[in-house]
Amino acid sequence: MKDEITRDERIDNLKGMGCSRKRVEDARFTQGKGNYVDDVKLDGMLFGDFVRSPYAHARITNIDSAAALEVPGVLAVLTAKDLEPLGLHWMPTLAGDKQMVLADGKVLFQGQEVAFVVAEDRYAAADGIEAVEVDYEELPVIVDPFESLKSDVILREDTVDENGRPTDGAHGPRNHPNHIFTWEAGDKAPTEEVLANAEIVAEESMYYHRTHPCPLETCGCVASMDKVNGKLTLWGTFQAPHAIRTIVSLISGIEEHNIRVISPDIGGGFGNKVGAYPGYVCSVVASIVTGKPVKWIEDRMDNLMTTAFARDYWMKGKISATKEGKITGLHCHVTADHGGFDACADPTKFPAGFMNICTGSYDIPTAYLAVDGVYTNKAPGGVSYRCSFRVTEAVYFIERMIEVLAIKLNMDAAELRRINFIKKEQFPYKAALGWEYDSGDYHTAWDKALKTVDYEGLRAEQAQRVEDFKAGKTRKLMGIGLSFFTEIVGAGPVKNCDILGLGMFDSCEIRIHPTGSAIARLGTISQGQGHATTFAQILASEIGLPADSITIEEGDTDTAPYGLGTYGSRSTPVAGAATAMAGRKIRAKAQMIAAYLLEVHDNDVEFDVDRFVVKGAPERFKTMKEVAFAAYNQAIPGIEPGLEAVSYYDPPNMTYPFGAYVCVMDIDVDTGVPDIRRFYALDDCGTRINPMIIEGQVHGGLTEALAVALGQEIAYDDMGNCKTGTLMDFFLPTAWEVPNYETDYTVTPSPHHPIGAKGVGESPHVGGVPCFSNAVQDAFRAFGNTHTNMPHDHWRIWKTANELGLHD
Ligand code: PCD
Repeated sequence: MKDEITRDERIDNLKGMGCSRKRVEDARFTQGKGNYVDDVKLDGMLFGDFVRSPYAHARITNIDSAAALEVPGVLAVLTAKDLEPLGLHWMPTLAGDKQMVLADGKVLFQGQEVAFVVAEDRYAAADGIEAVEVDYEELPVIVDPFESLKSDVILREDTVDENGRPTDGAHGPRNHPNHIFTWEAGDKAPTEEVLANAEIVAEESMYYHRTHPCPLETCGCVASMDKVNGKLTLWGTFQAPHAIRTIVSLISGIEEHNIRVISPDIGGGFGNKVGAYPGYVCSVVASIVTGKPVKWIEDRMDNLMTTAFARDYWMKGKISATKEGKITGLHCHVTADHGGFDACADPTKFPAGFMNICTGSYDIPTAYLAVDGVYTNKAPGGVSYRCSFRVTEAVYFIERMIEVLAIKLNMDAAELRRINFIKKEQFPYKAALGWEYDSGDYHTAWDKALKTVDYEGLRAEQAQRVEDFKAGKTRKLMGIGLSFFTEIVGAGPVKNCDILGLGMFDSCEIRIHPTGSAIARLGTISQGQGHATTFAQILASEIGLPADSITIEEGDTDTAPYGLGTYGSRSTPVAGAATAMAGRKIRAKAQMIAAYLLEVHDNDVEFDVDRFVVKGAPERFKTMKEVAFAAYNQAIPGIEPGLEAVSYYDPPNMTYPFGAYVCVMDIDVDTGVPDIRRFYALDDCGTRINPMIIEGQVHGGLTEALAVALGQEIAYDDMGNCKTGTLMDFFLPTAWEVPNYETDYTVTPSPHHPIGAKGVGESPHVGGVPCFSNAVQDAFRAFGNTHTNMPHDHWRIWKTANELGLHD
């Protein structure tokens, strides 16, 4: 048979790997036809909302719900006392701690959930909340983790014995009632020795401030208990729907097959929607109690003040080097403020996430890291806001330490990086703090970046600017921000990564329909990343059916295979790998069918784009579409009918995407206003599935990096009042602040991933934050600045200029 189209055209028709295929999900989003949790509207649905504590630390002496129950439309008011008989007044956190669902005798942070009012609609619930009378007895407030570790005030009475001594925590012994854990990596004594004998040592303390993922859509759920069938359905903004199903089963006692968790469309997650929140538990209980569906949706203040903060790391570093700039050792100590409960979302064995990637992209022979977790009177959380578990903290730390060391050495920071990068031939590279980096080519990426921006030219311009400034010719300084990052994504190998005992594999199940189209279901869940587009592309290339003929479905635990969900840029490294592997199983069976149809031996056919071809006789072939039909209508000896496959993929290692970023900024020293003139971002995420989606991911991640570096902050006053609980105070950048981003790439495939792909969604944030921050700091380098803390809002930048005497 003669082919009417060329091989290249056949490849194009698939819209497979490497194609900037338009996002299939956007048809509904751009027409307002998305289906978010608040769009779920059920007959007789009730609305639940929280009475929240105005105090950051107080004892509750009484809760009087009588007046609230008189409010028209209010049906019930739940307190810890109501939940206690069910054992649901506390719940386990992902970090091995436990957390009050509703205040049990005291509150530990402002905004804490005290009572749950269930009403016929949101307005009645709001009136009911106003009418609940709670008597508080104020207690001393601790917002500073260093104070906390010295204080006599015991925040968590449930974590001390009868003599007030701390009991052991989930991660070992605790040395103070307000201490949560100490976690160490690397070699302490050898590192200290290297530092003591080093030619050059640079030291710096830095605070990576508390912030918040703040997705456009807040968290929420609808719980619906069908008492007739004993089935609970829970719709919600869950980044890990299967894990939520297991947790709900474990804490409620409802058998897991009777629970169906559905993540509908999600309006951004960014880590905010990984954990389990009191609102979920209360909605489920309220639905069981009332026999009606119950909806709970956070408002913006609830979201910012109570769920899922990120960062809040006080980091102290020492880095040593030879006079020539070869780094010899790194020491890092972190005091981690976890708020009132340790509700960090990290793999169980990593209470400080992957902070031990803090040696960054550099070949550092000796290193040591210790992290102390501390309770304070702040909201719980500790999620990985657009970074794999604490990687943004790690990369910020090392990228600042490099700059500080460059100052100490009086050396160019780009050159210092270059001479310390892990070399291409050193991969797979075993880092001093334990990780094995899969692949990288840092020098090539760095050289490409510096060349593209004309780095030398920029430095010359900057030197001239300093001259002009000193001569009174300009009031604007110029900063060149550099960063080189290595991310660690794709948690993870089940051998060391689990959440609550659930191994962090992921899955894909494929069914090919007789007419040659398909559905694939995955254990992950898109929150805007475009999985329905990209996973179909992986499959198109693997099985030779057009991406347009493949439906991707995620987020319904009744239909999707078990998986650990989407966060930590794990979907591509783990579920993406499962997709390729399941596709290969399909292909293997299809090959046998094709061979049968072509009347040759299995080994005599080979796969080519969209068909199986007889080796040496390219005119004899069966297309995948034909094979699919045959799978359903031919009785093939020794082969079952149908064409389906499932893969549960346990990755052998993480993937290590990397990138080189440069930011050029002008800073007005009299107003403190930065003007980002140029932002260049080179990303290497291995094999690229959809370049357009990657570019979108980079734009989004950089914009969140800009936010965090230049203003976004969850701040508290001494009384524990959250000062940034609305979008008036919490900085979300708009088109006004966002510069034009130049994106670029190199391709260094992951050697262990079936298609060589690494994650990319978080990378731009991880690399972006230090890049923006370094640009601000670099502008003041010539005037004696070594380090100032983020966020670099106008006021703080102005203050830096002022402290350096630039306003005199
Ligand atoms: N890709 C491609 N290629 C490659 C890679 C990748 O294409 N090589 C693509 C994929 O497919 C998808 C994306 O891209 O679509 C992404 O991916 P990844 O990296 O894998 O990731 P995922 O897992 O999917 O996702 C996750 C991420 C995260 S993590 C975050 S934060 C964020 C990011 O994602 N989020 C979000 N991005 C985004 N976007 C949107 N739109 N939204 C959202 O929400 Mo975390 O941990 O949670 O914190």
